[in-house]
Amino acid sequence: KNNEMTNKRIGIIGAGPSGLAQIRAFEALEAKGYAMPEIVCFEKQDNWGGMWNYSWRTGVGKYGEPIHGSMYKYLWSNGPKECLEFSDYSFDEHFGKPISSYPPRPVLFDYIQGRIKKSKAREFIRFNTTARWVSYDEDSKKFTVVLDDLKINKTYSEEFDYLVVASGHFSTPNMPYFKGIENFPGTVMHAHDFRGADQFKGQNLLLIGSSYSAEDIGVQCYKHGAESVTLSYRSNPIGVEWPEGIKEVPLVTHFEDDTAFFKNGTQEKFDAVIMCTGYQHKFPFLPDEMRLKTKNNLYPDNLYKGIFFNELPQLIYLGMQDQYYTFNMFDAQAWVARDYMMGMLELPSENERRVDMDKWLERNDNLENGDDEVDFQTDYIKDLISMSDYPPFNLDEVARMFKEWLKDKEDNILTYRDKTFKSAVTGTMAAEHHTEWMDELDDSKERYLYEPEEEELIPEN
Ligand code: FAD
Ligand code: NA7
Repeated sequence: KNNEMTNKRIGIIGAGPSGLAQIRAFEALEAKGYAMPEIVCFEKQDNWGGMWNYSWRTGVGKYGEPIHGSMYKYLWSNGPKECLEFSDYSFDEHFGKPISSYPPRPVLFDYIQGRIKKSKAREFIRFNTTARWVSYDEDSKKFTVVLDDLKINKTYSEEFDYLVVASGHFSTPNMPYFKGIENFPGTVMHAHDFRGADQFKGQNLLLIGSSYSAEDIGVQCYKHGAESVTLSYRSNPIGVEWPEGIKEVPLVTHFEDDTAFFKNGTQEKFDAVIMCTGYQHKFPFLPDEMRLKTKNNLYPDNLYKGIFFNELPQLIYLGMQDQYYTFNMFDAQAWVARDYMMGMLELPSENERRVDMDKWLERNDNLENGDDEVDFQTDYIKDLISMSDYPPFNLDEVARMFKEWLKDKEDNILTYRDKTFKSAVTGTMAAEHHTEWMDELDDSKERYLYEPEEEELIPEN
């Protein structure tokens, strides 16, 4: 079917969950008997998985490229796995048995790889290859992508009819300056370079920021033996009930040596400062007129359906939103993007697209709390699913689980990961993990999937 597509070329930048979703989307159509266009995916790391492909490195990599990874040891899913489950590849199918709702990073990495390991996805990916620069020719209607083969230190370029940018947006730190920090004697780092709590045992830590990174790194350092954790917020505190040893204070005004001063007039000495101040959407390979310019939010402006760059819809962005939903949202986007690239979905005019985006943007501006945000992203995904044949799943149920998760965190930030949820894809109830999260210091897949004998379990106190 659709033979004129076979001479189209599709370039994908990044083989993280978003780029892999795009490859999977084409493979799903091929399985239905459609002819595939030519697909080439460029990945600067030596393996797929994006953020989930853990790197011990910080700064620059083996070939001098900025390290992409921001993930760290002992990272456990910060939302229920039932909220990110692929609707075409369930956890049951992958693990063959129920697992708990909050698996550690290596387990989720294993899951992401499961469905594509069974296909020929790897053949489409050129690893150790950085996209260096992109240009677009109005006459030929083609993109030229300049690439660096890092291993052999060679630059070359290729042409594409469509370009999918799936390079992620939690990699380039937003690093603010606070007066006097240059004289702080201890470690000063951004969350991007945090690789685990071990080095902070026994220390008094200051974390600046009040979102996911501050919350998770703070709790992890507490769990793994930091002396104290202080979170400093700019706009709003996270506001949960913290255990003794973690507290929230207003923003730092300045530092004097190892002492931080806060807006409420208090001061305190610290051993280390971790900036959990978020990331920049950074596309050093894109010229100004093709670059998505946005802060981290649920509806970046100028992307029709959150995907198509409005002035040039052949330029496709995946996963650029702030994320409640992750893997299943990237899938829903990739399926819609695929249908457009295959000529199976026509887009309305540029003006009509503008009107549609404005409608979403206005709603986004009026969201008041976490529940509203969950509903917003749920409706966004429903809209995408109505446009393509990504297997529908019970999104209202997933939204309900997200809201329960928000409440669980408020109730107890240390135990919310012990809760279990029911899959909206298979109806399977998650298993309870053999060890409570606060007692589980080993995040390996082997330990996680291990089924201990009764007497090996840590007794509840
Ligand atoms: P990424 O995973 O960032 O992948 C982008 C890929 O593009 C990378 O492989 C990168 O090397 C490649 N790339 C970038 N630039 C170039 C270039 N110029 N040339 C070639 N390749 C390039 N989500 C959850 O669902 N649950 C969690 O618990 C969770 N925890 C998180 C914790 C942290 C610390 C962070 C940072 C994120 C977390 N996330 C979590 C969100 C996470 O970003 C998504 O799950 C997912 O990884 C996003 O996929 P992506 O493919 O869009 O981007
Ligand atoms: P987020 O969610 O983008 O949050 C960034 C946080 O940093 C947020 O609390 C901001 O406060 C704060 N921030 C930003 N700039 C400053 C300055 N200058 N001073 C003080 N505080 C600042 O990023 P995260 O890293 O937490 O999460 C990103 C992903 O990583 C997420 O998907 C997780 O799953 C893991 P604000 O509220 O804007 O005042």
